[in-house]
Amino acid sequence: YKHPLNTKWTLWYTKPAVDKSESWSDLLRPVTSFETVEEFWAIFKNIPTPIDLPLKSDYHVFRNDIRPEWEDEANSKGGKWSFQVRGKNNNVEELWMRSLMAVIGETIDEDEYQINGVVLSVRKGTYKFALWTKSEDREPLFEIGKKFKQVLKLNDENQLEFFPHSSANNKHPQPSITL
Ligand code: M7G
Repeated sequence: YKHPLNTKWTLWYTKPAVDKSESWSDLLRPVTSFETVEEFWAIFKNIPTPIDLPLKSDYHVFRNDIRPEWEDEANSKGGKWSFQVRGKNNNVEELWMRSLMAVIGETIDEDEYQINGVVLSVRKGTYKFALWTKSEDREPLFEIGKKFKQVLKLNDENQLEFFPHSSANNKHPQPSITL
């Protein structure tokens, strides 16, 4: 017997560009899908953990057939709750596992599927965690943000910021909500 998840999930990977000719769509690939707790563990035991990933790579775990892109219909009216972990003495692996389990276990989402996916981005001097939501409605967002903060065990000094995808192409996107 396997323990089914509420929906299917797909793991995607963005590999770092080696030169500027490679576009976003050349770099983003689906890796594998899973629908049970057991399949989830089998996959995540065997792939590189965040600290072994190269700079400028991303992991994305998205529901059903939603692509981890602003352009996907499910994402286009939404945005992301974002949190950055800077420096070296961090517990990125634990935070990533906690985020994943909260998302696939649906402990952050209340009734509807507001959460489309979760992303980990490895950047210079920082790891970025983002929870992608399907809407910008403030009420469900506050609830999701509060729970995400608990999952990440953040205190009042650690800010969670919401960025609508509609501003993703701005040079200096500003968060529409901070928690
Ligand atoms: P990022 O990873 O969101 O930001 O996007 P960061 O590297 O500053 O942390 C980096 C670049 O990847 C963007 O400037 C886009 O060129 C491309 N990119 C990222 N995302 C999530 C998308 C997307 O959803 N759609 C498209 N078309 N490009 C994207």
